Amino acid sequence: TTLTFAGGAPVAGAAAVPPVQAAAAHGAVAAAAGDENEGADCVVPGLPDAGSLPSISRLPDPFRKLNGSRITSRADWRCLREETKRLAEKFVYGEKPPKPSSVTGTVSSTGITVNVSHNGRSSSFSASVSLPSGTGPFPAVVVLGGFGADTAAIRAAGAAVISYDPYAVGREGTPRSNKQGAFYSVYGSSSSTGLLLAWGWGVSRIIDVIEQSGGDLLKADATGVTGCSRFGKGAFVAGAFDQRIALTMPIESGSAGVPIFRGIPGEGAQSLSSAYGEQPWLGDAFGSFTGSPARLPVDTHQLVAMVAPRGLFVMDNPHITNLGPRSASVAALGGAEVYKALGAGENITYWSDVQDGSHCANRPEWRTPLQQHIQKFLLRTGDAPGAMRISARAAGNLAEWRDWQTPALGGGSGDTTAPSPPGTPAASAVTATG
Ligand code: MCU
Repeated sequence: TTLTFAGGAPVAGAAAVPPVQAAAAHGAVAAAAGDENEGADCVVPGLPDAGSLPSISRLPDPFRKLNGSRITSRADWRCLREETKRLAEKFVYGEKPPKPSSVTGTVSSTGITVNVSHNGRSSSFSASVSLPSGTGPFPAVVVLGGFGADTAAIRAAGAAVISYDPYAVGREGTPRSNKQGAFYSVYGSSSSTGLLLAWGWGVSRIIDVIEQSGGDLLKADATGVTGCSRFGKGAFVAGAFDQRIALTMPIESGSAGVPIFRGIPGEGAQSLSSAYGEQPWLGDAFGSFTGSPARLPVDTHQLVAMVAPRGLFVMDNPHITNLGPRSASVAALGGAEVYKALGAGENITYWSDVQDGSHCANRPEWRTPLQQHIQKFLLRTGDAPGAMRISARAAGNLAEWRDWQTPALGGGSGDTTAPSPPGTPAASAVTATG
C-alpha cells in the first residue's frame, strides 16, 4: 500500500516513522521510486478508441478511473497513474518501451556511455559529466540541450551536471515516417513515439547505467532533469515517465510542454498544429487532436500529476504569450490538486514571477529556489516549501477549467495539506506579482 515512497528516505528526526507517514508529514520529502514505472503490474481496462472519445471542454477529472469511479485512497493513485500514463502514451506521446533487454555502459567523472540492445538491434549514445566540488557520491541533474539551465548554480548546490544531447536519441528535422536517433535505431524509424518520449527514454537509460555503476560517483536515487524550451518539453515528459527521477524542472516549455492542450482561448500560445508540425515532438497519434483538444481524455495537468509526489519545479516566462504561460499555470494548479490529495502539496512549485522577457535567459530569481529544490529532493538536506509564484501578467484560473473537486484521500496520516474546494489557489504560498 505504499505510494511511490519506495526509497523511504528518512527525514531528519523521523527515522522511526514508516515511509508513507514520513512522506505525509509536514515538509517531508517524497523520495524517488526504485522503479521507472511502479504501476507496470496494474491491470488496466481497455483504453477508449480515438473515434469514440467524448468532447470534454474542461480539464478531465484527474481522480477518475477508466471505469468511471473516483479513487478514494492514496494507495489507489498508483494504478490510476498507470491508466493516466497509458492514455498519455496512446493519444499524446506514443509508447515508452520498458527497459531494453540489455543496457550497459560506464560512468566516469567526465562522461557516461550508454549501450542498449533489444530484439537484435542496438545503439549507443553518451553524455558528459561535470562534477561539483567535494567528495561523492553526488546527486546529478540531467540537462537536456545546452542552454537555459543554470548549470553553475546546480553544481554550486552540490549536484553533478550530466549534459545530454537529446538529438543523439531522437533527431529533429526528419519526417514522422523516418525518425532517427538511438531510440529509433532500436524501435524502428517508423515508430509512432514522438521525440519527447524518445528523449525521456534516453534519460531513463542514463539512469539505468548510473544504477548499474554501483553508486561510487553518482547516486542513482537522486537524479533530477531539466532543460529549456523544446528541452523543457522533454524534461517534463522525462520526469513524468520515470518515477526514479526525484526532481523534474522544465523551463519555459511552451506548447507540447506544460501548458494545457485545451489552451486558454486568445492567449496567443503556439497552436497545437504548429507544435505538432514543427517537429515530431509529440507522438503521431496526436495529429488527430490538434484541432479538437477537447477530445483528449488526458491533459497536461495529469502529466503534472504523474510526477507527484516527487519534486516538480516548473519555471515559466510570463512575458512571451507564445509560450502559453497562462495555460501552463492552469496545468500546474490542476496537477497540484493531485499533489495535495496525496499529501505532497509542498513538493510542487510553479514560478513565472520573473523580470527578464528573453526566452531561456539566465534568471537571478530562480537561482535560490533551484538550489533549494536540489537541497530538498536530491541532497535531502533542505525542506523549503513549494510555492505558486504566478506572475499577474500570466495567471490562469483553475476554477474555470474544472468541474471536479479534490477528494480527501484516505490512507495517509499527518497530512497537513488539506484539499481545497474548486477555485481556491493550489499550493500554500500563492503570490501574484507583476
Ligand atoms: C518553446 O519551445 C520551442 C517552440 O515550441 C518552437 O516553436 C520554437 O521554434 O522553438 C522553441 C525552442 O525550443 O526554442 C529554443
